[in-house]
Amino acid sequence: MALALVGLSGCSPADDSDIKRLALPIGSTDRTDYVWNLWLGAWIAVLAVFLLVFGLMVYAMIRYRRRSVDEVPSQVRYNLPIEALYTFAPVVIVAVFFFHTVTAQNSILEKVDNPDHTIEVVGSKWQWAFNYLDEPTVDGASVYDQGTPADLADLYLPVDESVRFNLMSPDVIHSFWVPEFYFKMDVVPGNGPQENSFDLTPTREGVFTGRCAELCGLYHSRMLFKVHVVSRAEYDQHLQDLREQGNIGAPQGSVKAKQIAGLDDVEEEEN
Ligand SMILES: [Cu+2]
Repeated sequence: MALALVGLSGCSPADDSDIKRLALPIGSTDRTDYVWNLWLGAWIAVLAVFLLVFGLMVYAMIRYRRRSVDEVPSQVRYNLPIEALYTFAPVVIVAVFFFHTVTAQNSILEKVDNPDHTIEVVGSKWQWAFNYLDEPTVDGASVYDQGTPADLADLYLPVDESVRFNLMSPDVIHSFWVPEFYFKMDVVPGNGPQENSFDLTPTREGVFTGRCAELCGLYHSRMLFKVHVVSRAEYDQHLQDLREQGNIGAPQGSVKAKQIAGLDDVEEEEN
């Protein structure tokens, strides 16, 4: 336990080294620390259990080894205290993991009172559309970004400002995933309680690749998008550019998403 603590306490999610981040990408939102602590704590617990179990095994092998040809070491069977320990210890381990997972999850999913921005994420076969709902144009309609599998969708977010994401799908279940956010959530079709939503505040400028994390059909693997976390000025400029390009409205699915070379030749059972 002490060894694991000393060995892992030098790790940080902001470190440049992949090993010191324990293979996670560099965290980029106000929610990533919760996942980081869960991840680090899990590694410490796993190492502690590993050292304890293997330590006891090696100790038993040496201490209770067969010392002579004639003498068989004492055999233990149906030992109630030991069998109770076998059952109890894993239950305790699972309970501790469960407790920390639920507390981290509650913090990650906590909603802010008044998010600075609201973005509707529409995942459809097989691309994304992002409707910037609270940035109305003159006639009250929002602007949007939309991609095709050949031309990935862009999602712009201003750094250090809170965003609410509302996840919608017109067809099948997709999953919105940005590895640098340490977060993914299912995009479930239909209106009502199954409509998922989450809040976060990006804390680091950069361009990240987003993915669909739910096998949703033939071109699932091409359901990628780019997340640009930029300054507020750049964000406003991007929305202005969308207005000028005529990207006005809130598309509920990517119409262009089916324009993939070769897709016309493929029979689609679902449609
Ligand atoms: Cu998908």
